[in-house]
Amino acid sequence: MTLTCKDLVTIHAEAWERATVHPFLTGCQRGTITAAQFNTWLVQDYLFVKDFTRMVGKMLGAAPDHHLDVLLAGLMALKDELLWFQAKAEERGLKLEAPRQSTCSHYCDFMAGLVLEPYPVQATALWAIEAAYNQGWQKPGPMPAPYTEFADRWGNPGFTDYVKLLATQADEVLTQASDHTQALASTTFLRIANLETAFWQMAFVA
Ligand code: HMH
Repeated sequence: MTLTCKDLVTIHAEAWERATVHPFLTGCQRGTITAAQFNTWLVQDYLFVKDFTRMVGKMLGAAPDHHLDVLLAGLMALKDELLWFQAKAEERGLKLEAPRQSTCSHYCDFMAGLVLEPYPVQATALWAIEAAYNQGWQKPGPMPAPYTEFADRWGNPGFTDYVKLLATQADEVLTQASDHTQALASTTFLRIANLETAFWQMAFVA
């Protein structure tokens, strides 16, 4: 069996569609999202990105030598992203020391557990997590202010190239992995798609 990132999007097409096309994103595009809903997402996503950064940090310990450069570039971008979140929260008068909502907690626990999985599963997960935002923020088309910079952060061409590099790295190790590891990568992808959908939904249940 050979499996690639592209195959995963095909196999789990419906779950991926739900993860990347959501009323939260169309609400930003149409201006119908409320400030409270947007701020809920913003604070929870900051809490998510802190733990996502830890996940990528742990991947350095498992990655082959020639994957380090892309992972380190990713970590540099995450350093900038965490500071950017802090600036956005400050502009909006938001406290970032909020408790995690349960969906955010589940996602963070899931990411912390990935260190126990084979590296091809971790590489697939990293690509899927970044691809979800890259596609999700691009799909609605141009975003009006004040959401333009949010859409640009994950939808810009440089980020799209980074996501392609992550797919190349994941594909390389995934196609060489055992059937068992490939099956694990597939369930991991589906889990991420479902967590992404639930994460958008959080803004509406707070
Ligand atoms: C929930 N998924 C979530 N937040 C993010 N910032 C990303 C993916 C992409 O980094």
